[in-house]
Amino acid sequence: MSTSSTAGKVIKCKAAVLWELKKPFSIEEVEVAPPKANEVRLKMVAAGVCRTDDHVVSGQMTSPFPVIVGHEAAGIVESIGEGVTTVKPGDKVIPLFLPQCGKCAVCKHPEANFCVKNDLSVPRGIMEDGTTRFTCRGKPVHHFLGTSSFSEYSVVDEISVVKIDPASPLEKACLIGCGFSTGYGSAVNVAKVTKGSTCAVFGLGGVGLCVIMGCKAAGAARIIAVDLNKDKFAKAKEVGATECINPQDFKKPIHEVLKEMTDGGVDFSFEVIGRHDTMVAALSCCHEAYGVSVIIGVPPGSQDLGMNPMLLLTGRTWKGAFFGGYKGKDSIPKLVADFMAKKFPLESVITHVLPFEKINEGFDLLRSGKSIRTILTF
Ligand code: COD
Ligand code: ZN
Ligand code: ZN
Repeated sequence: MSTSSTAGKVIKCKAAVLWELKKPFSIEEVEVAPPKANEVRLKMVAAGVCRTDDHVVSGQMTSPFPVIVGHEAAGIVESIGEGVTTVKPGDKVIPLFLPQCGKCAVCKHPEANFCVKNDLSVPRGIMEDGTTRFTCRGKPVHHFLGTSSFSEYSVVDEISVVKIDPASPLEKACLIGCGFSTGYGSAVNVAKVTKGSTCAVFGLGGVGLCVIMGCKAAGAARIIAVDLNKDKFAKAKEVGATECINPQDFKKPIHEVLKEMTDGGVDFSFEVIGRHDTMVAALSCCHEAYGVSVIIGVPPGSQDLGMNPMLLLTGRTWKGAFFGGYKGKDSIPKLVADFMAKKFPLESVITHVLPFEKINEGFDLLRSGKSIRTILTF
């Protein structure tokens, strides 16, 4: 099926294997089997360090071990299995942590993106046929979200990969595989921010900054950024925030402050932290009659969230989505084209670039809050 010299053969390469919970990544030699029917083998070029990968290390997200995580990446197709038609060897691609099978009720729905073939609700870490394409020291190693990008080579289903512009710089475009699209899409696609509107963004990490970029691109007139760490404000302003506030600077609860600042409440609010209290604060700060609030953060544990239903009965809308509500196969090529046309400053969230072998350093930077986004290059 392919012209490359490695096609059809097992590839031995380096990968970052997690053998156990709460342990560092171990750079190992792994064997990557050739792609079976409807599968694609990729050579990774760049991969971002995302909080969700760390959630597997910490156990906040359950996944079978041993595992190769990583889900925000870009690479080049090395070879394809039988029946693959949408990509070919040599294509620049982005793997999709949310697949788009194109056939299920979700894929057929015009507004939804949580394809039934996703491996996010209950991660199983295996390919469609129940096996894995990775082995290390004689043991099978699990996949993660159908992507496993912390490996020099990876095998993904055709429904979990999309071709992008051959001119795109992969060490930046990889962010479109998760963090960027999650934030930006939450504004333009999930909330559907309108021209001249007022927005509030809670949490100014990499994803929150991309929400701000989305609000700005949609023409919001006021974008109020909220964070406990005032060191985050300069960057927020750089990407489009018009005001920045720290809840600790006020006696009143932050939703009251925001309602006063905006004559009764913002049009759109976003929770990009992953905390129950800020989810309710974000909902409460949007206008009681027409405000729309979007949850992006995933809270630790699975406790119920206490909230007063009156908050919704008056007319607010409360929404949530993964991956900014985007269908990957349809939307990623367009987002890459918009990036190439300089419609948003994607690279402003990249603070560190490290060789793949320094992956543990990349995660230390994430855990200490010193990085916004770290890109690992292969
Ligand atoms: N009030 C205000 N700001 C706060 C508070 C608070 N109580 N607590 C923390 N913050 C600030 C921090 O100072 C920090 O600046 C920011 O909130 C959070 O930033 P990061 O860097 O931790 O987070 P991001 O932007 O990298 O990611 C945030 C998410 C909420 C998106 C992420 O943690 C998450 O939950 N991701 C899962 C969602 C998802 O789509 N998953 C699928 C694939 S990733
Ligand atoms: Zn992610
Ligand atoms: Zn589907």
